[in-house]
Amino acid sequence: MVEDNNLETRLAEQDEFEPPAEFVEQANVTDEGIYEEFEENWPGCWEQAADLLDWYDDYDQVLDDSNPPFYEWFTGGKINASYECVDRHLDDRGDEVAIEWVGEPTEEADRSITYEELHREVNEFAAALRDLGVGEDDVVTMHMPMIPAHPIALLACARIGAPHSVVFAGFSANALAERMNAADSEYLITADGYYRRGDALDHLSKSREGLEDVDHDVETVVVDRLGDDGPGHDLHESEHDYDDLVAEHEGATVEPVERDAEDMLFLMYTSGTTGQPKGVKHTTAGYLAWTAWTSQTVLDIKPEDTYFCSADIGWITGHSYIVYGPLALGTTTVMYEGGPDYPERDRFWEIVEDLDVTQFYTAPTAIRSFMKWGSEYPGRHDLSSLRLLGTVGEPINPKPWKWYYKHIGGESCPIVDTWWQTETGGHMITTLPGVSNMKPGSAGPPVPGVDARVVDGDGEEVPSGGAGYLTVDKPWPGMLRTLYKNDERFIEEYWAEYSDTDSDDPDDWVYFPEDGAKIDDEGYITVVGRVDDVVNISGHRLGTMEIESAVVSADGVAEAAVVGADDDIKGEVVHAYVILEDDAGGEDAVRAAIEAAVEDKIGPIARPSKIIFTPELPKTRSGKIMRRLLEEISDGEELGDTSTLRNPEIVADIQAEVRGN
Ligand code: 6R9
Repeated sequence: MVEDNNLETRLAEQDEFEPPAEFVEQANVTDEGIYEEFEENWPGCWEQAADLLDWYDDYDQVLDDSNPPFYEWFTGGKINASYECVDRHLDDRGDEVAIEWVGEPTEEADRSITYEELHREVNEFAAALRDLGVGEDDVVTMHMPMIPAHPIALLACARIGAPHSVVFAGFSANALAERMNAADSEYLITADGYYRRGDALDHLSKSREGLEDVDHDVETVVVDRLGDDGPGHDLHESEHDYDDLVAEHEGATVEPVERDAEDMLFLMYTSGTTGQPKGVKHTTAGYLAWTAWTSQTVLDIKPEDTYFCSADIGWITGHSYIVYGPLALGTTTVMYEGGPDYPERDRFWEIVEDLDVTQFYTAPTAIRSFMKWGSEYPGRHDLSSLRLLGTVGEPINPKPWKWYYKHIGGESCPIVDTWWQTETGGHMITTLPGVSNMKPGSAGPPVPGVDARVVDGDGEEVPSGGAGYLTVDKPWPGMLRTLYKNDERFIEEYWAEYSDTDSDDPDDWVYFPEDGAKIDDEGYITVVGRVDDVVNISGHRLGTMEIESAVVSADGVAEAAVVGADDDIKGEVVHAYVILEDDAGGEDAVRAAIEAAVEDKIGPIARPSKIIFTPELPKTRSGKIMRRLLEEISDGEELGDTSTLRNPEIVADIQAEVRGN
């Protein structure tokens, strides 16, 4: 073990890593000139991304910036995302696997879907959706587990020009209803249930409960995932069995609809500062060009690869980097049902070994769990097929980075730490794996052509070594176009902070992602976390205000404040500080009511890990709850300025309560 200890010490001290030579030899991008080339030829550089796609009609203009911040990309072009991800690969790769689905229970469920098969099923389901009445531009909502019908449904919608709006299956009935109402969505695709950690879980009841609160009629498609293991629901009149629909349309083909470059491809609701989720709108060509180009440039995907991203399709990472980016490049993409620790804690490594996975992309929270479980689990498997590793979703500290590098990558895989958001569509800040050195803990430079900066409160760039706020000063093809039916809020949320909103000069418009960041002397950016009221739980973005309103709705709660607290595994967890109503039942009853309310309004992931009862909340003289202070208390940190508090005496009591909790 002496040798190993030396290795650990060396790794612990090393703060910069070169791309492994073996990787560089075969990498899609190796020339560091790409940065300058893109800068000099901006925005024309993005033709490189557009060239990865096949166009029905070529575009007239790369960027139309005449009406900032409503930028349009590849205008005049005609394209279909389903064609890009399926049809155009048939000649060369029809018999190759498009989707490797690894189901649970592990011994029986796997399915390899070739491009030929994917084409058939996407067509049949697209025909079925049309027959149900889905027309171009009708929003189709999905509330689906990780089963093959999920990506098939996305591509079927894309084929007929119906934007999809995916609601994470773990989200509650209430969250589903809220999103369906907001999008006027008259179609829902769901499933009877799914398997997780050995249990067959009912899902349809939750979707149905959501539909009760939808204020218009909805046609529902239900995938029968569980068969006889399922909850045994009989379908209602407005519910259609997926397998029956596909069988009824056996052999049907549907011409892909030629979509304008700027036609909506999908909506995705995400959390922001206020309670209402934001409907992020992505359009067809720019998004697809962005995800395809970054999949090639950053994830180094080649058609012959087997690429595994462990995200859920219910989040943006799954949209961009399980479905659209990889399939646009014609590669094999892996998706799995269940959890990383069932049947054993080596589930992912078994998948990597079985399928000869070449790239593995996951979240820091997962890596922290792997680290806690220990290196014996990856040690049981031959992981030598891996060529590249990636992380996304939250900052990663050097320690888990190095563990990942050593125990999963065998010190021969570059790691890309990719900073991006639902709103950006795809990667924005990361090293290029065949070009740049890696610095554990720091995402890296902006990707070529992206103008990300770190600025102070006045929008002035901070000197190297400085800290401040992240901004993106130029548009990019994968960017959100607006918030659905809410242009005003789009400007308010993302642009108002650093832009001259009266100007029609694009140079006066600056995108603000609401993250704090640092920059070093080589331009490497370390994104430290949100500066708004968003918590990042296991890489999942949730609004504290949304959670707070759920907490307040519980019986017995007079007032509450919700904050994110640091957590070793999850990154952040929810702490709820609660004032009881005078006639509330006991603390236990209220605690149970709060948990139920949060699960019901949002979902189990938002459940507070601590509920702290207090007679008062710390408030400023103007009556605002000082959430920053509560966060410091939760994290056991030294408290910042409390001089503006109206009730400073409460602080010590709350601290004592948290410690005892
Ligand atoms: C893709 C995704 C976005 C927020 C983002 C930031 C955090 C994502 C990160 C990261 C540090 C990284 N974030 N990647 N922070 N380093 N590599 O996660 O989208 O769910 O919209 O979350 O996640 O705070 O603003 P989304």
